[in-house]
Amino acid sequence: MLGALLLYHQPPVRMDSPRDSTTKARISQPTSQPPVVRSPNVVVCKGKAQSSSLTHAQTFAHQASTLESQLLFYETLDEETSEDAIANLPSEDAILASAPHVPPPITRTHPALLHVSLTTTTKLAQLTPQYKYEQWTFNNTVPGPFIRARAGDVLSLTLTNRDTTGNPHNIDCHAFTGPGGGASLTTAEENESKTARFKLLHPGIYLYHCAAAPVPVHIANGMYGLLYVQPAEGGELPAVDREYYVMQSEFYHEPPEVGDDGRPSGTVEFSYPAGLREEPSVVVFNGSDGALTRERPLKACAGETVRVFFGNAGPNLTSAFHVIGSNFRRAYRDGDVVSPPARFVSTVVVPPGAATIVDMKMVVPGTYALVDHAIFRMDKGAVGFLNVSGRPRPDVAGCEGPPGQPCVGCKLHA
Ligand SMILES: [Cu+2]
Repeated sequence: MLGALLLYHQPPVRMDSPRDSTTKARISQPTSQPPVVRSPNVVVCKGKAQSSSLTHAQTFAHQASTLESQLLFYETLDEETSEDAIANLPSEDAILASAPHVPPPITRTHPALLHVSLTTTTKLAQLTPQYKYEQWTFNNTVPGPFIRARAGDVLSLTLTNRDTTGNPHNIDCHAFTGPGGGASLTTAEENESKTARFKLLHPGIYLYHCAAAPVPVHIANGMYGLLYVQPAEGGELPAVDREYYVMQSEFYHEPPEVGDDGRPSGTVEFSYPAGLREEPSVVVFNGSDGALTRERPLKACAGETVRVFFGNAGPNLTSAFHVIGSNFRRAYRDGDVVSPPARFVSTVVVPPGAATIVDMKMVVPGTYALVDHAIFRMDKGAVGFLNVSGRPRPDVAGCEGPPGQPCVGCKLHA
């Protein structure tokens, strides 16, 4: 790619350096604004295509050589740790990111006492172009913030309940070890804060969600997010040019009420019967129909490597995650970042409660559609776009004469 082409409104992000736009908030300020990585505004295509710091062969050899030391390290993590040792850990505040963004990689090589603040709220969100819906949130976003930690860290989680409807809330995190995944230790009533501590005994990408009763309702209304526990002892994943956070989930609602004037309401209510039947009204990426299309398409430049942390909050459907026209050069199946990744996979299965990590190299510019390949769900909202800018590559994908327009205006090829 020649020259720096200013094509989109988002700055380049080299994932081994912190973003300029990150902010922090201390745990001692549970009512302050949540710490987030804000949406960048400009994308600049670099003069030279970026690639991972290791070739595939090098990556494989690297993983093989470090696997033993990683496993030895993880085997020791569940040994009893004294209060003094925990108190003496370096303390830091986690940088949280709102979807589709991801906090910068952790570069320290030692464990830390990592403070995370989550606050529960409710908000009336534009779920679909037609309907608004009251979502239950962590930090006022659906999905909740992306949290990044390192294996061996002790995560100090403060949950503050600002839900004015009186519902208790908590955190069940699949990275936490112990009964309930932390739910009983973190249950907070209205206007209450609870702080609990969890040692992260293993790396991986994990769902967290509310598990207050009735659990299906809290998940169905939007209370979930991802925690990435980075590998330690040299097992870090290869660097990529861009990282994104995508969460699939379903919403179940009743038909709109009809007013005295005969007009249907623009706001719909949760439907427990539809949830029981496992018949969602809406299936979306990042909390609403259009969150990754009209509002915030993902962006990259041709030649760049893109990593997607993909979670499926469900609560019912298994996803067949696929990016139309691309390929997962590395697929960390089931969120396993210790084993060597699968290679050149087209579609990954992600059940409810699970997450995965996939890496792509964007070779040909254009619009790529993220879908659940259970493809009728496209018409329930499960579509996202990854816009890739750059020089055309007819040697990879080309035709004689102008390309056709098979389906102008369709959801997949808009
Ligand atoms: Cu809840």
